[in-house]
Amino acid sequence: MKLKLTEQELASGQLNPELLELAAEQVRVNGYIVFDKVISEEKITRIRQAFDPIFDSYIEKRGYNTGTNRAQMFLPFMEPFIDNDVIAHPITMSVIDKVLGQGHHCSYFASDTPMPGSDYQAVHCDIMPLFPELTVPLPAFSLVVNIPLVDVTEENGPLEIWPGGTHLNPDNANHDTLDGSVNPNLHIVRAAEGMLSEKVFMSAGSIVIRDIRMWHRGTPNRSNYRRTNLAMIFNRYWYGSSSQTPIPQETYDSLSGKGKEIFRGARIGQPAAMPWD
Ligand SMILES: O=C(O)CCC(=O)C(=O)O
Repeated sequence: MKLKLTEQELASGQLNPELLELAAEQVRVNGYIVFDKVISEEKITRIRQAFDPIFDSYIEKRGYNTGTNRAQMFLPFMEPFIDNDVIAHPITMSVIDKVLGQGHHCSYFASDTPMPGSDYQAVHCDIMPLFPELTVPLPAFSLVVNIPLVDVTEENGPLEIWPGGTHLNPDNANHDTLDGSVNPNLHIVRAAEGMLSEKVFMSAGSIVIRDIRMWHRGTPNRSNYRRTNLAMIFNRYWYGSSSQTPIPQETYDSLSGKGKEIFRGARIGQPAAMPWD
């Protein structure tokens, strides 16, 4: 479901209790929610202008790593990427608080970029089973936040998702491969062919909150410009390794209260790293 927030909701950074419950319910049951165009065009443009040359250098040094003409790249923990609207927007935080409970933390600060000429990825979920022997589903414990830096259309390689319950399969059915071969408990790629999917069309600066287990794939970018999504992972307080993100002490000190809380496990006091470091 895609929600268009009112000026008042955007200005206050608060959803009324029913809307908040609806958003949390969509994440729990349907696997995701999109808030359209939350971050201002001016901020997103600044972020994109800073992102593009770093990404170009990264590709030059390291090459593509998630398929033809597409790459995952960690973000340096510095402005303009660490704007509070990106890392800890109050509306994003209110939904995550509700789904994961207080004390969750961010363990991943990165991006996904299909360039022109990219291809389909295999359908996948982004996490291995927590308990490989478990034949029952688990409640949400890990969520991905995506923020597109451009308007996402049919042409430029939208994220394609399989909502409606693929995140609620038995835990041992999570992930398309186990030990390098097809997961014997569920053939995700084959099953997805006969199941309903959606392409996530949205404006630059939208905020997607999705269960990390929900099946998805990148699709071909047939435009002439990159389609970047910023990507962060939030975990329940007891789950997941601490973020490996290095954060200079003064940068950490400058974060909002919530920003400090969610990055409390990062490598605080270390110089910011460029993605090729
Ligand atoms: O943003 C995208 O195109 C999806 C990327 C993705 O799911 C991945 O690389 O694992």
